[in-house]
Amino acid sequence: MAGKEESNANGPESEPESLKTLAQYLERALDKATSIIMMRHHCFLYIASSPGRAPLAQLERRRAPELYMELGRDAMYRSATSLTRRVPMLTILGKASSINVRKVLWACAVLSLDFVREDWGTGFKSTHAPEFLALNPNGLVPVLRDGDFILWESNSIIRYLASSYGGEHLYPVEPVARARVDQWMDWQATELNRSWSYAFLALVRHSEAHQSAEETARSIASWTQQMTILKNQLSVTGAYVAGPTFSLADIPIGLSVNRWFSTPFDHPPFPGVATYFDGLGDRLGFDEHCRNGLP
Ligand SMILES: N[C@@H](CCC(=O)N[C@@H](CS)C(=O)NCC(=O)O)C(=O)O
Repeated sequence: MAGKEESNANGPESEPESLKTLAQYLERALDKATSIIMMRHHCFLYIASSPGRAPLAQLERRRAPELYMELGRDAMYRSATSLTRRVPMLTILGKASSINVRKVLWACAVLSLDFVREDWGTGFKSTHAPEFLALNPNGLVPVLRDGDFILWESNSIIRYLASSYGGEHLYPVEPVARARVDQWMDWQATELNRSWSYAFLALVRHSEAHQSAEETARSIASWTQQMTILKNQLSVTGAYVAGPTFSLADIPIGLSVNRWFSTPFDHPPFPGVATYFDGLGDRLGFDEHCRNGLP
């Protein structure tokens, strides 16, 4: 009874006040997002107009107005959701050179999430140590710790981060749009990943156990076949892998395309894939975690 009185006393009176505060916060967030868009717009215009530079052509190629809209939308989400989302306590376990760890690092950059990272994996602390196996029985990186919650499997981790921390624009709630993103993420983790395995170990890692020229050629053929599926999909969307806007699926797919271009063999010309990859360069974290010189 006392509790009820208390809630009556606080409820109706404090509600308009907190709504007002929220509205003020949101207004400020939108102002911030608008300034980011405008700043970016002015930077583009400045660069495009400076003598001897060719980015105007580059911008045209990248459908500049749509790009502004997209980057603006991302900035808006980041600002608005930072007001209401839980404060994460993220630790990423895994060396920064691993392609699967890089998915998580890049997702954190795109979502503007802070984290602490610990070096685990070949060359660092062993993932077969009992304390690591207690977190991930597969003995593989990455592992995410968010408070008491432990999660492994890179694609599951980035889905969790997007769902928990304001990434709805990257990982939509609407079932059809979400399924499309999931489809390409699952395809990356299974079909595409499997196809490159032998060739990558032979040509990049120079693994002694992977020196069969025949097996390498077979793996390259299979990898090329999978990349043809990606090439065709990009020509359908004309933009990103799951549709017209950047989504969570572009993180694993972008890193896979980086691996494709970084592995030394005669690549068939896939200009649409190269243009797609270049276009990802506008995303936060791309230079640091995707096209960073590592395969
Ligand atoms: N399916 C897992 C694969 C993870 C995986 O293969 N991780 C590699 C690095 S990319 C690993 O932990 N290798 C053992 C090591 O580095 O000690 C995921 O996507 O998270």
